[in-house]
Amino acid sequence: MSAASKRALERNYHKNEEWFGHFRKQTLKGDFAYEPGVVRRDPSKVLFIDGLYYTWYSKSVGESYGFGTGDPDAKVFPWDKTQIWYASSKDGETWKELGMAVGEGQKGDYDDRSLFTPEILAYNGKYYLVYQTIKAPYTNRVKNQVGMAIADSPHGPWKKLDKPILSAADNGIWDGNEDNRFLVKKQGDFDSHKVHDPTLVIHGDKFHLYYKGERMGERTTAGGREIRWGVAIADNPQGPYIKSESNPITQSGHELAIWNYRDGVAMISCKDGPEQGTMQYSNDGINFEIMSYIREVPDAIGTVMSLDGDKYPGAALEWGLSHEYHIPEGKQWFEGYNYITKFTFKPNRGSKRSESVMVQKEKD
Ligand code: AAL
Repeated sequence: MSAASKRALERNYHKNEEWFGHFRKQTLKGDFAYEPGVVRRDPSKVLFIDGLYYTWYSKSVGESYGFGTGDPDAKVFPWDKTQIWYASSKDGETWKELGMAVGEGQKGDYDDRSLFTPEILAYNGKYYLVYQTIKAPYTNRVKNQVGMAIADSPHGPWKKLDKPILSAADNGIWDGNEDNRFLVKKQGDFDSHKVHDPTLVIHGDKFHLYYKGERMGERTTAGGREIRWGVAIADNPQGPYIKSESNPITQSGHELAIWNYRDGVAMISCKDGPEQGTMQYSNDGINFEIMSYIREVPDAIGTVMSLDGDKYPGAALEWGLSHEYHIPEGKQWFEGYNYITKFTFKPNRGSKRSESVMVQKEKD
């Protein structure tokens, strides 16, 4: 038997047929149609409240110039100088922007430069927004944190917590004073530089705050960026969140969508690392197993929490929001503008048939 055939038997590939599927993308109407000069990106999961769909996202205006302009005020990236805005829709296709939900803090606050990449949790009559924060100046070596704001209604008013709920591990050492994130004396933990893309999931009686870690002196791995995720766990939605000793809990995933599936937690990752493009499942929300490989996972996807996500593994992804880049001709990626798009996900057809074919082959 060939190595591949042995591996297929050992890993029992066909057992997870229902986890395989494919994405399609489409543009949106109303305020989510591409608008020149405006960035709308990183949409949260979609909540269905009183007959309307709602999402929260990062919004900014104007050009981005990258690092090294010499002007500390110049917008660095599309997600620099952003605030959290929100929008609603009757049908998920035509969206109406409703205004700003949470804006940057006062000068000197931990979030005085940018707030971005939000996620939302509705729990016990309250809404919890979590998002990344940057304190000025925005340099290569700046350490991002995670903030939280709480409201009684999706329309706010939002009250920010005084302090970040999650910070980067403080155990790496920069080499010299040059603003170069690759020069280190010691790398530190997988999240020694940044904590990003927070997502809140309730698991049992605990609150799991999943996040992407970036490491000081980041290296490449499997031909891509060294990016892994961690989880921090709390007894109450507002924390304190304690990082799990099992971190990192993934080996990949620039952006992850994470959702409750039956008694456990499911996730799908896009970009970076050897397990990019996989759907994974965990009973305890910490130890994830690869269930399937998915082609072309859209960027920054958010699921729709109002669907019956327990019907089958990809049900929570039946549709949701994501973003695309519009890059003006002759410009670099960071000079582009993002706009929010919709995706749909469908299980692959014929999965039952291929399962029976494999079982038959093994018997032969
Ligand atoms: C995204 C996310 C975070 C990063 C940047 C904006 O893909 O991982 O949000 O900070 O890129």
